[in-house]
Amino acid sequence: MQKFDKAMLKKEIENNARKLFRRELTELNEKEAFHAVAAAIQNQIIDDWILTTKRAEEEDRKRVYYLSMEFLMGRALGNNILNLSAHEEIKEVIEELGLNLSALEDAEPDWALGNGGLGRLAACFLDSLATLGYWACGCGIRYKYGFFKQQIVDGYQKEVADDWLKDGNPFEIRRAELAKEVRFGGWVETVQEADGRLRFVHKGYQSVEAIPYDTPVVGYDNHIVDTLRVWDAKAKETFSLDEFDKGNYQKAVESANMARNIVEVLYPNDNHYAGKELRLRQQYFFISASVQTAVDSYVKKHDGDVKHLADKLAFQLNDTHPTVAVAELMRVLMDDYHLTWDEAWEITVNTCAYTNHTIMAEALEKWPIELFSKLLPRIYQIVEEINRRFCEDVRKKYEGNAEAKIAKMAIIYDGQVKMAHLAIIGSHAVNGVAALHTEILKKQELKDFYEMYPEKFSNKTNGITQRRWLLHANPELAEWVTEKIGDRWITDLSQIEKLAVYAEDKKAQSEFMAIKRHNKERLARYIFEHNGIKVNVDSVFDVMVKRLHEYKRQLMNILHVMYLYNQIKDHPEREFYPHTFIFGAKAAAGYKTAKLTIKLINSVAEVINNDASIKDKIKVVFIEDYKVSSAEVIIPAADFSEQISTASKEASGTSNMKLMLNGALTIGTMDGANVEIVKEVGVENAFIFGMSSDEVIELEHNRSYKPMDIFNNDQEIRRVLMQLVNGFYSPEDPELFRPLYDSLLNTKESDVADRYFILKDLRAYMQAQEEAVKHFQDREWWARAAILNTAHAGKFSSDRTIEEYVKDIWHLDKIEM
Ligand code: NTF
Repeated sequence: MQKFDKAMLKKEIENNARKLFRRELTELNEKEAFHAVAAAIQNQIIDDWILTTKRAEEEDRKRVYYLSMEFLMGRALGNNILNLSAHEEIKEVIEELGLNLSALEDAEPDWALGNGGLGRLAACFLDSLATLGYWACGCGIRYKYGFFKQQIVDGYQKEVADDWLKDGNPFEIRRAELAKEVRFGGWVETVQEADGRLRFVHKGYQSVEAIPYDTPVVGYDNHIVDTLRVWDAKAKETFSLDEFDKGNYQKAVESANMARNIVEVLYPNDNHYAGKELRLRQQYFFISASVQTAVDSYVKKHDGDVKHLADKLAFQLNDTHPTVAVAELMRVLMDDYHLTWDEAWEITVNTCAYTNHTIMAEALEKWPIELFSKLLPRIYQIVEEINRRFCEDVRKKYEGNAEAKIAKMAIIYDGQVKMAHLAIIGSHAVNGVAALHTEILKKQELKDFYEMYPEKFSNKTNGITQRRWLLHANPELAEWVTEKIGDRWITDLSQIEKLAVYAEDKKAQSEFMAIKRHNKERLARYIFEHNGIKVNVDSVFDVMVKRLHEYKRQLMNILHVMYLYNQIKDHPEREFYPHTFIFGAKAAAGYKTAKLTIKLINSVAEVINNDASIKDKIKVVFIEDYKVSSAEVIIPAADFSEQISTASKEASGTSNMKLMLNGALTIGTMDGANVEIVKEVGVENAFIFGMSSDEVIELEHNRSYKPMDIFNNDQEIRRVLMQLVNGFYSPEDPELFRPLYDSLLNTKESDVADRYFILKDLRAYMQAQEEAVKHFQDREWWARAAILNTAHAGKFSSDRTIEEYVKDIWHLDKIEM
């Protein structure tokens, strides 16, 4: 390898300042300087990026396409620098130029092309794929507006458009030469060929041009650079001159608007399906473009032979959102490459694999036939045929009760197209994202499919990349870990186990706690700057950061805070260890209960934070606009990790892993990956409470749960609930929080009271909290347990997850660089 040339990089950054802004570097503001530096970093990456593709092609490597509506990448600059070989030299150059790297990093907007766990998982996976040396392409949508920015106004969430591309993205490259046509609407005509075969011709459609933008995904210190490819949409012909001449301006711009609309905005729903036509349009748009380019580039490399495509190409469907890929691949293979149905089907099933990320019923994608067939007539035809053949198979297999099975398993039934069924039938592999979740899929949600295709099912417990979530987010702890055990953990997190021997070591304990304290100071400054609240860094930092959803039970957390406040007011003389409750959460724009929960948290904060009589024993902080870049500040500072979902509802969770790796202790239910976290770290080093998933499922079935009994029998809980409706936290509008009270207690006939068993688990939660606070005050015990949490987080690296996908599903070989 050529020695890195610092002088040249310096010159280049200075030149970029002139080229981009016609000014000297020293005269640029932070944002401009970010662009000058980012352009130079991109230049450092570019040769490796080109070389990676060249090598992979020479070696005829299999490539995985990770198909996902969401990639929650966060910021790129700092992470790219960190992953580049010669990152130390690059940092020196930046400093020698008089620039402040962290200020430059802050000038970059987050790439918020995702909602939460599912999108962030995709981002962690890309980092791992590149670092492990596999050839991968993440395919998604270049949303003009990413996930909305959250403002808190008078305690309420307000959504503000995220115009993240307005200053340009220095890391993207427009690949106009790879543009593809995507067709919507119209009808299909059948033509009989001379050889008797039928040809299907799509007519009367509207065309949209899909244009890819590629951004590099830099592997850690290995010269491998993979690609995130996001698609932009353009009308095929911006102006229909004919229409324009006729004076019908409206119609002339219609197709341009249609194209623009497709990529306009990310749907802000997490674990919830909206059923909008535009959403299906988005799905087919990026899938059709991605599938076409993937097949094209394979065929180009393999002399027109499409028959062995499944050996060289894998499509991973990130939830059901990209499931039209199954039918689109069939279409391309049959209509464009003239394969027979059976040939195309074998290739399709061997190429596609599906990951399920939720069992929440409201997240299941089902499209009305009417809408689906009108928008995608050829695709619908193919789905119909897949369904017809599947039902035939079911009839053969289950002679006695075939119709009952078909009612439950068909792709098309009751006027709807069920995407999960298509994904399972069209894939050779189906996986859940944590052991418990996969078991629930096999035994309950997908029981019939598991019975029919047991060989397809497996578990792939989620993971997170330690490069972003420890090395980048918590540099001081990262350095400490390296000092103790060497730096191999950066690319092999199982190494971190070696830290366990330091758990009892007094010196190591105090170093670890000092680092935690520095991170708490950093977060305290952030909170002061953003919220104007002074928090005590010796208090417990109790952190709950994730999307706002009823099943995640932020409401349970704040009810507990309300209870503690009552205790302190009633017994001011009692000892109470200072406690800071930190929340970060966005609610989907149309999710009323979630938004009201945010308002409640802020109202409780307002009352408690301003009550001088409690002497700062409790502070409640709601951090506005929680996102990847703020997570990087919050997570390293956490003492408690709140993972309190109703058991069985959280497929995995990933903030639980990030917090554990950074030495926080879990207060949680036996749900999702918490189960595996507890197994790794020991139940004695976490605070586990509440109903098990079996108990929850049982109680849901027998419908015997009566939250009103708890309200009637537990006076302290009753008092807290009454404070939701007596104006205690909303004197100007005592009825404000009535809907939350109702959701817990009131059965409006058909509705279920306390669907997520908050009151059922509340006492147990309060006790777990009390235990945790007691242990927190035993500083030696805590330091030991915190170190053990970090030490036992090795399993939760996305590198481990990716290796499992590679071994069981994708069968990739590494690129030799
Ligand atoms: C989410 N699912 C789950 O709710 C999380 O538990 C899990 O950690 C992540 O996926 C990643 O696997 C979704 O966002 C969706 F879309 F499936 F609802």
